[in-house]
Parts: sequence; structure tokens; C-alpha cells
Amino acid sequence: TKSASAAKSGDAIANLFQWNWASVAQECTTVLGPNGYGGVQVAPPQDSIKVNWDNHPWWEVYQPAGYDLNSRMGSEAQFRSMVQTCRDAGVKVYVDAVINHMSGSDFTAEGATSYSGNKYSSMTYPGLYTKDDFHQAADCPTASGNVEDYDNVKQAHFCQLGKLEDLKTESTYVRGAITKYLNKLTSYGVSGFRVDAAKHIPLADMKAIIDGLDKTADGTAPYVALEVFGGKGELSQAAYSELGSVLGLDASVDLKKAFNGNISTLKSFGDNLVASDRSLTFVMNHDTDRNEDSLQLKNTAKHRLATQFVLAGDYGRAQVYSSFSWKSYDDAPPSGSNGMITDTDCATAAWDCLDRDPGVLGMVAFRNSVGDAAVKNWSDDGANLISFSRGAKGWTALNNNSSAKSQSFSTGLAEGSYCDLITGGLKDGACAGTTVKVGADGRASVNAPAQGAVAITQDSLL
Ligand code: LAG
Ligand code: CA
Repeated sequence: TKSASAAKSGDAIANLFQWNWASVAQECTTVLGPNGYGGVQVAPPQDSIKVNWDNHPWWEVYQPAGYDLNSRMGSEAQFRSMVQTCRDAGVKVYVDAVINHMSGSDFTAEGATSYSGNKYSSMTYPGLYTKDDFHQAADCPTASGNVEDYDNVKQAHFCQLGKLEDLKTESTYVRGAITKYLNKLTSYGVSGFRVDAAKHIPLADMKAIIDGLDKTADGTAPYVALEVFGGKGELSQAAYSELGSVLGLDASVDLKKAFNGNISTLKSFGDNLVASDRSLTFVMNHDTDRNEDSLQLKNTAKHRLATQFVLAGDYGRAQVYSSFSWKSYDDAPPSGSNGMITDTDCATAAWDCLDRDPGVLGMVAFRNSVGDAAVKNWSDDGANLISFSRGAKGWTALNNNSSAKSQSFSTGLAEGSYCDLITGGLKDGACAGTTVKVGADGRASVNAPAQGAVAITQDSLL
């Protein structure tokens, strides 16, 4: 439902998945801050397992081995300095919080050492958790000990998610340890959390943890986006959205369908989804990129155009996914043999830095300029060419065809010559790229590029 618009100036978040801390800091200063992103989401920063493989798979970071912040993205000092650098650049930092579980029973057996140098073994993390802090076989109704039916409340909450040792989040001690970890992050300047596997944490436990969170450096409650897939009743997005925002996983499914089919159907985008002000909306994340529930990173043109659509629209808080390229499931970002992720190099094929694509930056500027103005003047040709305004503040057309389309559109904007933000906007009193002339009747003749967009706003008026 779109009624309560979440879209606001400065709300766009770049999801720099598994960029190391030095690279995140640099991106905040040189790209995200200057171009008007309001936030950055970073990969799980807590200590994690380090497998005895030649290559360290990306998913190590989803197996916590402790709550100190020495990880394959950098040291605790580097993390802390990144948060401060980003804040100084006007970019808030959101952390992926892995709090439902610790590491997998198939890796604790290795008796391995973590990135921080912590030694741990099955359900035993010295100084943090012991066996009593975990759900045991008796707590879980399945023979495998794993969640098998994701719609079964007991299984979802008390069984292991793919062998990951499941924390007793109902216990006062465990809740306290988690809250302490999250509040340490807040004390370093973190502004909120993407809560991993939130659907597997009972609602009451999730509420208790959220209730225990300290205010952020901005003086507000932390922003919380809970990962809740599908689900019915107590396990539904509707139930968890009482506690905060939820990840826009259904939105990403709808976007895939539209961009692989006909984007004219996006006229009703968001209507049957969780309320706009409760949705962290994105085209993909690291999971959906791999399981193909969404478009994928390798669908370069569609990913870019769909991201521009999310930024241009008024449904949800917009997030832009920017990460490393991968060929097989276990592939990690470029890393040293010690597993430490090396600096992001957007000039190489190893990384796909959509967050700094000029066309995406143009649409971030569009979003910031139109604020919470409602979608108006929708038009579509029924065949992958759509356009709409945001009140009388901005207008955009998106063309999901492999050829350019020229047409006259009703823009809802005042008469004038505007600079297209996608091709560079207004620079030193002139248009860096395309000029769009809006007539006295509000109409403009526009050539919408193949699999591309045009966007103008009140602030790009010549
Ligand atoms: C999430 N959301 O609920 C993350 O977004 C998702 O990426 C995480 O799975 C999952 N929950 C647990 O935090 C990822 C990988 C899994 C990986 C897991 C733990 O998608 O493939 O499982 O992280 O590292 C891996 C192995 C499994 C193994 C398991 C336990 O792939 O074969 O059984 O670890 O050791
Ligand atoms: Ca659980």
C-alpha cells in the first residue's frame, strides 16, 4: 500500500555488500556523500568463522564466532573509523546484524580459529555463549534439527537454519548479549540494523531486543529492517512490521517479473505489499541475486533500470545493491589468502559498482529533489515504456525496450527547459547532456533511450 509514503529526500541507501571498511569509507567521502545518498548498509561486521578452504566463501560472515569487530572486512579500529568518516560525509551507517544464530554445526567441529583469533567449538564461544544459550535437539520438532517447514512457527523459531547453531533468544542472558553487541555498534555511530533471519527470532524476542536498543548519535531510535520472507500469521511480514521495517523481498520479486516482462504493470507497484513506510525496497540483495528470486547482478542493464525505477518512485525506502561479481555460489570478493577482502576496484570486472553509475546518481538526485511528492501523471504505452511525475516537482520516463522510443508526454511540470539528470544534469548554467523542453501545456517530446531513463526536476531547470 502506497498511502503512507516513505520516500524522502536523502533516504537512499547504498548496499555495499562485502566492501572492506577502507573502501566503504572512501566511497562515503568521494561518492555517496557528495551525491546525496543518506546511508550505506555494510556486511556483518562481527567476528566470523574462517573455513579451512583455499578460498574463503562469502558466507563466512553469516557464521558469527563472537561479537568483537575484527572481520574479513577489517579491524575493529578500521570499522569504527569508517563509521565516523561516513557520518562526517553525511552518510549514516546501517549494519547487517546476525543475531539469530552463531556458526554452523558442520564448521564448529573443525575447531577452527576465527578472524579475530577466537577459538570456538560446538555451541561454545568462550566469554560469550555456552551450550545452555542454544536451542537443543529437544527444542526442535524435526528429526534433522533443521527448519524444514518455514511456515511452521515452532520449527522456524527453535530449529537450526541450515545447521546454524540457534540462539535461545528467549533467555534474558542471550537477549542481553545481543543488545550489548548492537548498542556497542550504536555507540560507534551506527544508525540502524538489517536484522538477518529475523523471521527465525520469535516476535516477542525480537521486540525485547529492539526495546533494549539505545538511541543513535542522531538522537533517534535506530532504523530497523527485519528480514522476513513470505510467511503466515506470527511469521508474516505484517506481524514483524509492527516492530519496524521489513526487507522488500516481495517487491524484488515483482520487479523481476515486470522487468523481464512488461513494466507497464508497475502502475500498481506496491499496492499489494507491506505499507510503504515499512519497506526497505531494492531490486536485489546478496541472497536473491544468487537464488534468482530477483533480477541478478549479471543482468546489468535491467538491474540499473530497475534500480532507477525504485529510486524514482514513492514506494518504500530505496536501496541500491553494489557488490562483487561472482560465477559460482561460494565465490568471495577478491581477498588475500588470509581471507581478508582487498580494496574495491570498480575499474575491474571483479566488482559491479552500481552505486556510482552516473545514471543511478542522477536518479538519487531526482529522488532528493522530489522528496515525498506523490506519483502523478502516470502514462504507459502498454509495452515497456512508462512515465510519471512526482507531484509538480519532477518527471521521469523509463524505457525497458531494446530500442529508443520517441514520444510526447504530459509531464505535470511548469514550462521551461530542463536538464536531464541521467545524462549529467545542470552544470555551470548549462545542460551537461540532454535538454528537455516542457511547453506551456506541460508536454514534452522526449527520446527515451533503449533500456534507459530520462529524469528532470525543479532543480534541473535551466
Ligand atoms: C540470511 N538471512 O536470513 C542471509 O541473508 C543468508 O545469506 C544466510 O545464508 C542465512 N540467513 C544465514 O545467516 C548464508 C548462505 C548459506 C550459508 C550461511 C552460513 O546463503 O549458504 O550456509 O550463510 O554461512 C553455509 C553453507 C551450508 C552450511 C552452513 C552452515 O552454504 O552448506 O550447512 O553454512 O555451516
Ligand atoms: Ca531462532
